[in-house]
Amino acid sequence: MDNKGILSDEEFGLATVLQEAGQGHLMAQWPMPGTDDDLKRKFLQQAKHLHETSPGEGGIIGYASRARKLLADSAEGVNPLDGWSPSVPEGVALEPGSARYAELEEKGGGEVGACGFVLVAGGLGERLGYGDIKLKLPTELCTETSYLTLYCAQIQALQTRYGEGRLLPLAIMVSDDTADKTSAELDAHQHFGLDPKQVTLIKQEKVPAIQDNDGRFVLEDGDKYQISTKPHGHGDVHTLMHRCGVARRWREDGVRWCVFMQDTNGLALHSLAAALGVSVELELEVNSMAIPRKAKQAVGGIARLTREDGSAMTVNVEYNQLDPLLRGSGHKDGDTNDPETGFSPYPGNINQLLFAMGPYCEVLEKTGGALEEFVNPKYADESRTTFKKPTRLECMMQDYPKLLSPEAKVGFTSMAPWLCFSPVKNSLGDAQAAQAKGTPPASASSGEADQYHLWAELLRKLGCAVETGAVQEYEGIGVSLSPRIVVQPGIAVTLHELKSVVPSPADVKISADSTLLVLGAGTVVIDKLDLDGTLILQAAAGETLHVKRLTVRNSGWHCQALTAEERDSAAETLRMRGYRLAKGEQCEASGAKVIDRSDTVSTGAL
Ligand code: UGB
Repeated sequence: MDNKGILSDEEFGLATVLQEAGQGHLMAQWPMPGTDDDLKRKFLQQAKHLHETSPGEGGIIGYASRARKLLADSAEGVNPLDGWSPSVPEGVALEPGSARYAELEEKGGGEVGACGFVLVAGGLGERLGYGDIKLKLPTELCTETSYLTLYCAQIQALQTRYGEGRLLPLAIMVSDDTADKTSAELDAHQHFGLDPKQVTLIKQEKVPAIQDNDGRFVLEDGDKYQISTKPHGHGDVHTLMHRCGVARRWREDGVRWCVFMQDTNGLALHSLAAALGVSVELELEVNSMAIPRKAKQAVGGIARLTREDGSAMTVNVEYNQLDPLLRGSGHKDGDTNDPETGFSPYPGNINQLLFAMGPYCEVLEKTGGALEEFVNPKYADESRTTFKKPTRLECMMQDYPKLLSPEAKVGFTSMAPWLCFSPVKNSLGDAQAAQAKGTPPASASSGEADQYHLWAELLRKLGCAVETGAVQEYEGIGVSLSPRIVVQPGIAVTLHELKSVVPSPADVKISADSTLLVLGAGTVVIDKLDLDGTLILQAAAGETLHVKRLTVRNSGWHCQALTAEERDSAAETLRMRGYRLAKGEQCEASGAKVIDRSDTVSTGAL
């Protein structure tokens, strides 16, 4: 190499690694020594970093070689699941409000205090097109609580109730795209009440972007000394839990369950206790929380896969692979709904996973946590030789069961989506398209509607009379944003906890157009309430606010569609909803007190 004379031994070694990885083209056009020498060294330092942090074996040499194999298979149309036959796996379907649900919630409640939480938040959310980290998105407009605030408050509340003095740890997987903003947000809000030592940030590294079937890496546009990189997928979380020693430390600290969750699923933790009850009862090493899945919905299907040689596994089949797998194994209609239920027979994966900590640590020690990778190039034409844009290898956290033996106890807990799953993933256009297909829009507006719906529905399950609000269209997406009910985690997270807020549910009546906020970390008890308007109840830790009797009538708060003018100047978080919340009349009560009013109250502080 012409430039050998200017490189140190280490740098020359790196250049050789790149050659061996089939990446000589990246240096082929380098000018003669004396020109850009510092930039060449910077380039080699990046290559060193990529070599050292590359997931899987063999650094970038291994990465490029796996890419060539996967790209060859993809070009030939090889189905990675060829030879496997899917069937519906064993699992438990839960109905909140049933005796069985209460039994499992009680059984799992004892284990909540032994949980560690892993939040995968390295994704930029390209489908959503939001300018900031998704963890900062407001879950709803009444309190404007962000996803990060909500998760931390829920963990804190569960810790207070079930932790018996232990801190429940939280690991957040970030990437170069999200690391700085996530840690700045935690710092700016004093870790949202969590002890900084219970929060660990683990950072996933990006991998080289690939331009062709020969696995050749790509340079950044306009920078011939910078390799273009892309995210490797949420599956990196297991390698990082191992490499950073988090899993081992948690196990030593007495953590018995590892709970994985996504960045914008505000409903993730309400059914945790019940799902843990299932893990305990069935002794599950891996328990995937699941929902009844609509055919073609962009969530994977959980299936038992078996092969003639006797191998078997229960694993998620990603949504783009389920249809070909079904067609290739004798189900000629592919991914379709069962006409009897109106749902796909395969439970929908929501990437909310509960792992038993002991077996998880053992598997990580044995395998390092590296998961099977896949590639998903968008080909420019039928020849499948050129790509529309560079691709990369990826991996998914829910593929973890592929590391386990066929005997491993892997199962699922399925429940209605209103209780466990409503992520915010889609831009307005994509959300409209999803809704037109009959699948949930996964928009900012549906995420908000489902936050309110959760509490309305839980109160109904307990026996309260909560009216149902009408569906309205905002930016072409139909959502029901009323009644707006928010119960903060400090008051209740689970159905069981909510019971003590409304001990006489038959005496609680909430009209369709109402807003009820129950805030704080104290005790709120509502014996008898007739609400038509907006009511805010707030009790700080140690305080008890007891509503013995209260009738409220005021004009309340309302969601209003943004006018064309407002849309231009509105915050991005409102534009992506298509409406704003107009806060009109309200009635409030806070602090330790008893409220017993025989008259009808309208506005102001009680
Ligand atoms: N994420 C990372 O932390 N790092 C990455 O490199 C990429 C993502 P997406 P996806 O819930 O509807 C998943 O992009 O991958 C984080 C399941 O595979 O939102 O398309 C990211 O920050 C699918 O089976 O989702 O699909 C976010 O928190 C189904 O469950 C999380 O990973 C689907 O989610 C998910 O990333 C769904």
